[in-house]
Amino acid sequence: MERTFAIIKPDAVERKLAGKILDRIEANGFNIVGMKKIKLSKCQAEGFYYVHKERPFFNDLCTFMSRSPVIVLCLEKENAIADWRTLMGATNPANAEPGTIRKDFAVNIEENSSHGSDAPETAAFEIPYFFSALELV
Ligand code: FUP
Repeated sequence: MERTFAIIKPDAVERKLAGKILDRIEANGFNIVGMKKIKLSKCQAEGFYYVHKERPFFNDLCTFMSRSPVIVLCLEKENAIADWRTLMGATNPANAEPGTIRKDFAVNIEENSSHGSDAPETAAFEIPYFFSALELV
């Protein structure tokens, strides 16, 4: 079994799409081992996305991620990291496969409804950024 970290981003929570996204997560065989709704501060968003701090979109991205609540998740299944990224689709919804979360729900490349760890090392940073061991069940 593998664990990955996911976010239902502000654009999706604002449009009340969280239930639809959670349904897809469970229908695709993921166990939700951690889940909470939180409002990120700008500083907390910057810490989460620090690998992108030199990128031109960094400030706008962190402003977006802190504008309203998100739902953070720890998901578990075999091959969870790759399978969750497949279910999300490409970063830019214009390039995402039909039937993916980003194709069906995202607004644009920035407001793209969901996040997923891209590698085991990333998941190992991202999961404990939001969850203590006691919160993963
Ligand atoms: P992903 O792993 O698919 O979330 O994509 P990246 O790690 O490359 O980018 C992280 C987030 O930065 C994306 F989800 C959205 C945002 N982003 C932009 O706003 N503009 C860009 O050109 C690229 C990414």
